[in-house]
Amino acid sequence: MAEYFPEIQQIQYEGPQSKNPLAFKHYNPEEVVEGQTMRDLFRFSVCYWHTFRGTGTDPFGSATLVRPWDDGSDSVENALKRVDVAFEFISKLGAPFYCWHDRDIAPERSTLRETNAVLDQIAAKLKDKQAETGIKLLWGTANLFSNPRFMHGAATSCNADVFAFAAAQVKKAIEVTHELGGENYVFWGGREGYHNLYNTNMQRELDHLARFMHLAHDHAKSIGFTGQFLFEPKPKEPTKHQYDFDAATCLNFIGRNGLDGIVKLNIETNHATLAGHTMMHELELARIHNALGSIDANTGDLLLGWDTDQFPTDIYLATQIMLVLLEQQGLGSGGTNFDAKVRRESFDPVDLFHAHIGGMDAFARGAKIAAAIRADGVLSDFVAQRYRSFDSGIGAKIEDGSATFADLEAYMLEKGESAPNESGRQEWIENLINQYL
Ligand code: XUL
Ligand code: CO
Repeated sequence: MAEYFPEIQQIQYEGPQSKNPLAFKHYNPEEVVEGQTMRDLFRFSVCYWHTFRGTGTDPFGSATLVRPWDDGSDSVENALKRVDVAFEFISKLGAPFYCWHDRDIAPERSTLRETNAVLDQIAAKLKDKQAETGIKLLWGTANLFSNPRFMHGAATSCNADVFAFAAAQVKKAIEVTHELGGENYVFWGGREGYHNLYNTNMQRELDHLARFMHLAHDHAKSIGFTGQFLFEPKPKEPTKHQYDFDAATCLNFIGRNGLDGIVKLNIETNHATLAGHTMMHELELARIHNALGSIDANTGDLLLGWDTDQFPTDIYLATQIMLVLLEQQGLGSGGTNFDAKVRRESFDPVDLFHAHIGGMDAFARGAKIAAAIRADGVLSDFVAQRYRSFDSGIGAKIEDGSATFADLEAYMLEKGESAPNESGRQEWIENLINQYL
């Protein structure tokens, strides 16, 4: 069988002293962190769209990532060959999972029936390769944004036929995800949003989006797909106002529309920062709502205001992410999917390896640092101490609901003034975290 990365051997863990650029320095799949192997803790996933379909185009320039194996056509042969490329890459990297949009793996044809037939053909090969390599599908999703039919959105389009097309496409994508043993199904808003309220009925669009998710869930149940549904927040791009703006907006949508427990969140770093939040904020908000399902690992650029989808190498960022993930003992059926792309100037196939190795190592370091911080209890002890006034007395009565406004007034009239405040010690805590890096 043809080899597409002949110069690359299986990537091994060689430890922090290794100088080999094609080895892990920190990601050791067998190493245990807080009771889980790194393999199970991260559940790393390679995304099909950036890694095997990325071409390096930008608004000013054409493709730079011209791959020797890809003839650039939308033929079935090309798509089938790409499956071999993908599984060779993921196997050599040693990632246990991958993810796709339907249109990443299989080209679109002029009718839905023909498109579905091609998708089945590719899915059959993916299934064989999964069985052969042991690589599993973390999640599937449908591309409801590239085709011009989705110019006004998909589930939130003003055109009912477009809603119907999107429904048919998602029905099929869920079925293929199920057939391939996928553990989750993702909804990212794509063009679900709007540019101008002058021509938009926001109420109807939001109701249609909720209807769409319920229909997806009903269909999943009917075919026995028990994977987790995930909603992926993003504030803008391609539309100005995306309906899935951030974790808070998505949680509100889920709660208001009876989707609690049915849909959790897939949180992406670059989307968090575009929304004006830190990744840690988004993760913690999802976690405390029991809705942190999975993450899209990447990073943006502080100086650029768009979704640059770079590979994450920042140890502070990885540590903050891992502080939250360790608090909920990992991601359950979710995983750490590299929704990240190499820069268009990094056009050699080997750059794809460097990128993923760096991301996996950054997360592994972050996990080790976060585990050390947690083992010493420095943050948890400080936070517990900071809120101790709610552990007994009037604070406990506030929390257990037994204190009324009248009780609180009586308490304060008697006392005259509140107890003095204590320093938040932010600078000291930031210094303390630095001691672990
Ligand atoms: C877009 C994005 C998507 C989703 C899947 O910014 O993140 O690739 O992850 O549709
Ligand atoms: Co994403």
